[in-house]
Amino acid sequence: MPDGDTHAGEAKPEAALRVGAPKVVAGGVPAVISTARHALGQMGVARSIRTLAKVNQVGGFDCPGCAWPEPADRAHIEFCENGAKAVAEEATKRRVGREFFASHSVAELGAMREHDLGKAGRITEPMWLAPGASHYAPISWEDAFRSIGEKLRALPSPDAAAFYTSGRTSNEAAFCYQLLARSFGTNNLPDCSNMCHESSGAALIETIGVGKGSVSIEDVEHAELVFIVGQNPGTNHPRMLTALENAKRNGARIVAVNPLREAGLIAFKHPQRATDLFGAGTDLADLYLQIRVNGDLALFQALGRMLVEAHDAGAKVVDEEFVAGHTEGFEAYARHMRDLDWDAVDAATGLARAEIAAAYDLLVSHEKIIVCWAMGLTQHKNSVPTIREIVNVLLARGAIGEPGAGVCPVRGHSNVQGDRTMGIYERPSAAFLDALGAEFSFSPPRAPGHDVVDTIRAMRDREVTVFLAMGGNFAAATPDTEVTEAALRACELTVHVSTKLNRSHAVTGEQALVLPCLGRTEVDVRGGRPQSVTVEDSMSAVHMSTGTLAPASEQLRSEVAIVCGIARATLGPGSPVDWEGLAADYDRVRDHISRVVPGFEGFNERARRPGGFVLPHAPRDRREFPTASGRARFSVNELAVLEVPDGHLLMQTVRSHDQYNTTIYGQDDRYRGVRGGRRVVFVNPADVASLGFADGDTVDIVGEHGGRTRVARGFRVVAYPTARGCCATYFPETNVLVPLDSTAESSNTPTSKSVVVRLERAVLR
Ligand SMILES: Nc1nc2c(c(=O)[nH]1)N[C@H]1C(S)=C(S)[C@@H](COP(=O)(O)OP(=O)(O)OC[C@H]3O[C@@H](n4cnc5c(=O)[nH]c(N)nc54)[C@H](O)[C@@H]3O)O[C@H]1N2
Ligand SMILES: Nc1nc2c(c(=O)[nH]1)N[C@H]1C(S)=C(S)[C@@H](COP(=O)(O)OP(=O)(O)OC[C@H]3O[C@@H](n4cnc5c(=O)[nH]c(N)nc54)[C@H](O)[C@@H]3O)O[C@H]1N2
Ligand SMILES: [Mo]
Repeated sequence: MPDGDTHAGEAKPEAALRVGAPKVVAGGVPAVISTARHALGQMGVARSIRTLAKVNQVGGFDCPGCAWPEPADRAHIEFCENGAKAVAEEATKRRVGREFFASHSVAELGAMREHDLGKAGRITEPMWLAPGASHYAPISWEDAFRSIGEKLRALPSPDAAAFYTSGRTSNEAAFCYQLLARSFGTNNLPDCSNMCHESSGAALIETIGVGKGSVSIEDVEHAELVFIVGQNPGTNHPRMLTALENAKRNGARIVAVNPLREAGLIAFKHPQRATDLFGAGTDLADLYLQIRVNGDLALFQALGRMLVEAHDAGAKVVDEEFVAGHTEGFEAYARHMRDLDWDAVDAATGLARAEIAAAYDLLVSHEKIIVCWAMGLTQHKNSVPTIREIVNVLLARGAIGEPGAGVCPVRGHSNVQGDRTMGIYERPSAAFLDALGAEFSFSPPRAPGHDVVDTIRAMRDREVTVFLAMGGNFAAATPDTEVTEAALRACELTVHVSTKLNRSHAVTGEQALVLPCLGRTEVDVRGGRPQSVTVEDSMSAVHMSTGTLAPASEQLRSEVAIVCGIARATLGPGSPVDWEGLAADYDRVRDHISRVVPGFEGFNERARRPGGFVLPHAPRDRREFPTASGRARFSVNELAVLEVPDGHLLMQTVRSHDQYNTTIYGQDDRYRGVRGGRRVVFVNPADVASLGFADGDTVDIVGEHGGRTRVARGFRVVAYPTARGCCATYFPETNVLVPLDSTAESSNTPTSKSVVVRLERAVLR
């Protein structure tokens, strides 16, 4: 295996790779065709129709795709092309049984592409990799639980275990899982959020007192001005395009801020509306700012500077009543803005002053303003200050806690927000621990635990030696692939509760367990009755999800049942928690939640109402800001322009249209014109030329950080409309280049969207 490469066999240019022109409209007929191809390929005709009819319907299951909410008046078809792919991936008829494991060694699994591991099918029974064994072998559930319990109890300290969560886990499973970790004695609860919207939570808690978004879908549809910053909804939140289309019909203007020209931000043809399919579609962005990667802090400071200047000159652009009545720190902010260095703004944003002025004109000519954002903002060193800066501008305009206005961090995984609400957090509040301890009569640990990055360090340093994962693909999703994989291999035991195979099952500790669970689409019978779970979407709405399909195998257990099984085997009969009772009836789990987590009073009754209920949010509901002072806070943030040495590019890592994080549905990225391969690097045509390359060349991508050189080999250069000085590649292929020690200030999120790299002509072997 060459240095820096982790996936052997992928280093050569891909023979089937074809590159055409990027698209300028999302949805339309190609989306219909793609939906059908993915659904039918995995589920067949009858199962496709039966299954997709239940997605996001009252009495059906929540789409396992993204966290975008359902509108109050649901359409008969309330799923998108990529939701259908997510459902098909889970509801596939393909199976990975014991024969598959007998004929594929762990080393062979490790050499397979992520795409092929996933496409092999659903895992059907618990599997164990014994110390020194080359293959996984079947194991009974009770033996699996016992061996986990024995390993955990033998640890020198509870803090030598880590309990990872990915964001598809239901509220009920998440609540039980954090209770297991804390009953065992640790707050080591890293989760995918640490790599995702952690920066949003950190910035919002500091500034408005609540770490969640403040708008509803109706707000988006009735906003006058919507900024979409660092987000690609056409691929990652396709149903958001329907809300944006409605907003446009109501007269809204849209500003897109993105280094790439993304089809889904330019125009949309609703794939489930015949009049749209054959018409021109709806234009979305009125203003498209093709900003340099990591230029957003500078952009929002420039807007702030212009607001303050106009305010100083007597223009009515600042909402003085709101600022005086509900906020603090405006004067210090205004002073800082008056000193803004415009040269730094030019260098950081790469935008023309006229473009910034156009955004400013829209900002001051509308009152109902929403800013939406996702990973383009959260995965940089200065992510938290950048989001605080957005809050500054909204506060100055009085655009929060009013209909049609506010902050809208658009979450990723379908229940990532709910998992955090349920206590999946390495730094829980004292109030949460007090309530948890009182409910279950025990003393939860108080010391903060490890997040994702610190868990990797702790495994590397042999301080954490048992790693459990409730879903996800830790080996592939995390930064610095070589370091992370070595850290996982240094463990004594790795355990994955999963629906499908992935890279993490091949990168194991001395012993490993793969525990197959029910997915959201499947019927979950416990205690003789079908059970439902709940999820919380990106806009704090909580509702039920009930599976309808027969389970992929009779041996599957629900995530709740698996957690309770591990807990019984680990904590023994002395545990004050009735684990068996919880696993037999999720209403009991919800009753506990209703007494521990604020906002969940009457949980069982309210969750059963059609559409569920919305959690309280003081800034949104009452324009109250639960910060220490009771006021929303303006902040002062330093503008430091990221230095990119000559001959280098600032690389961001994005999702293609055919993937769900590390699950690769297919090899195409239709909107960006790429087919049949993923090892591409998108570079501005002028940069391609000035660096001495041509479109179609094969290069290695080289990163240097902290005295280490990291290389990802064999990428095709694609001359592409991205901002100057930047490039883009797909994750997880380039996670090998993301340094473990490069993280966001105060949120510790890996800086997957700003990696300094250079391109080297590949030496083809
Ligand atoms: N189909 C599908 N749906 C998904 C997912 C998936 O993989 N597939 N993943 C889910 C998850 S977990 C998440 S978190 C979300 C992710 O949703 P997104 O955040 O939309 O996902 P990314 O592909 O990371 O896209 C980041 C966008 O930000 C832009 N960008 C990058 N750097 C910068 C910058 O410095 N400034 C600005 N202004 N823009 C920048 C990129 O060009 C890109 O358009 O989607 C969720 N939904
Ligand atoms: N370079 C780079 N790295 C990134 C990002 C980036 O933009 N760039 N994005 C980051 C982000 S935003 C995120 S959220 C993380 C994602 O990190 P993870 O959440 O860890 O990764 P996923 O790929 O979403 O996990 C997929 C696996 O989950 C399992 N699974 C699917 N459904 C279920 C279920 O119902 N139950 C259980 N138990 N398991 C299930 C399957 O085995 C599947 O293989 O990656 C992060 N990594
Ligand atoms: Mo995410």
